[in-house]
Amino acid sequence: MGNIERNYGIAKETYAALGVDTDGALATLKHTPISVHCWQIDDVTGFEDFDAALTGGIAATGNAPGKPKTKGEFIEHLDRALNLIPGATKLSLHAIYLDDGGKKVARDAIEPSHFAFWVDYAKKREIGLDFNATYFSHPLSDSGFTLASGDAKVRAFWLEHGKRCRAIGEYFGRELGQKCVTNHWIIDGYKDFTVDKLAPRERLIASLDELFAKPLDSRHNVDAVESKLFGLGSESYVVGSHEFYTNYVAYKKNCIICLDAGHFHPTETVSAKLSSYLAFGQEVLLHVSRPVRWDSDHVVALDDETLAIMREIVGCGGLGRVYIGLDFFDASINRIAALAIGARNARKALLAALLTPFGALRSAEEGGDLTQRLALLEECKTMPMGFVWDYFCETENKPGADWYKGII
Ligand code: RNT
Ligand code: ZN
Repeated sequence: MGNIERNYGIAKETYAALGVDTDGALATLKHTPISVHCWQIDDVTGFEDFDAALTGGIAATGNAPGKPKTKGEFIEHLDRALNLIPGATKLSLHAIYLDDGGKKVARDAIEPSHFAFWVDYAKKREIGLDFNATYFSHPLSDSGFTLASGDAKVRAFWLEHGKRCRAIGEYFGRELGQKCVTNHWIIDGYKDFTVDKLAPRERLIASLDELFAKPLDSRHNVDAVESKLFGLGSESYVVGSHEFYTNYVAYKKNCIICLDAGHFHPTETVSAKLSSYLAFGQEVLLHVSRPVRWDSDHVVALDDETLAIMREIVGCGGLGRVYIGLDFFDASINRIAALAIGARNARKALLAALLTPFGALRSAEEGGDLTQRLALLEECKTMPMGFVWDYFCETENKPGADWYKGII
């Protein structure tokens, strides 16, 4: 027996003493998809133009060498990252990662055929696909407004883009037999004191109503709307705020909320919010990220909030109703490694959640023994999760703790 198996045996016994079934946890871990975003690989540049500037109030800071300069290079880097990520994986694409066959295709003219190569890629890798409309890095978003713009022509352009993205999402889902989550995040907002906060929100409601008017097969596609507190250049007012979209999804029921861990006030957490959506039977898309002082999109760490998010999902019975997606982009370190680190950490946090002795914790809480609840929660922190993780990587045929040696 190798070290990894022996260690797993020890961990299994240790967890069993707390009533935790490690084999069961690993089976769930393996089959719970994490949607790995493609845009960490190239600082959100995409395939429309390899020299394109990232606009829309988001920024990939850093100057690490090795950013891909061609589609081929991009895919090679992506492959290398995915080879390091154990467990069921989906790839989250943005509309700018299209195959335009060498001829410019306008955003309001994209079609499933421009993304057929991704379907082939996903089939080959046996992964699912998610999708994101790209309402930024474009001359028609330079005003700072898209779906909520006061200019009917601008609104119409982005509406057409969004509708086509939904059709592409549905195509992904149908082709792959796995539901695609199509996310819509818009940049709309003002830098400074805003007098009329209402009219843009009314326009956004009308736009979203039209965007989602056509029902799609819910087995293939679900749409999400992503709220945000502020962006660079929209510090004072964001049309699609948390309250706005929370009300939109509750009233209209034609899409679900996307909660990005970086899109709230610094002491406000997604982990604290999740149960409120689940209590109303809603589904939620997550953008797991790491905001350092602001919406900085640092690589996801195995930190308290990521652990807390996963524990909420598992503890609330939310697996299957919460779609776990990643969203970060750090250009200051090796981009392939960055994607692997963040994705592995998200999955490690999910493992920690699955190894939580909820039975014992619940009976302590329900029985009013809050001392035992705290004692147990703290003891959990030094349980041998690493042994279970190493075993998982091995059974998944993915590298263990020394994965980074081949990368840097
Ligand atoms: C921006 C949002 C959005 C983007 C991606 C690239 O603040 O988080 O999700 O990061 O669409
Ligand atoms: Zn996001």
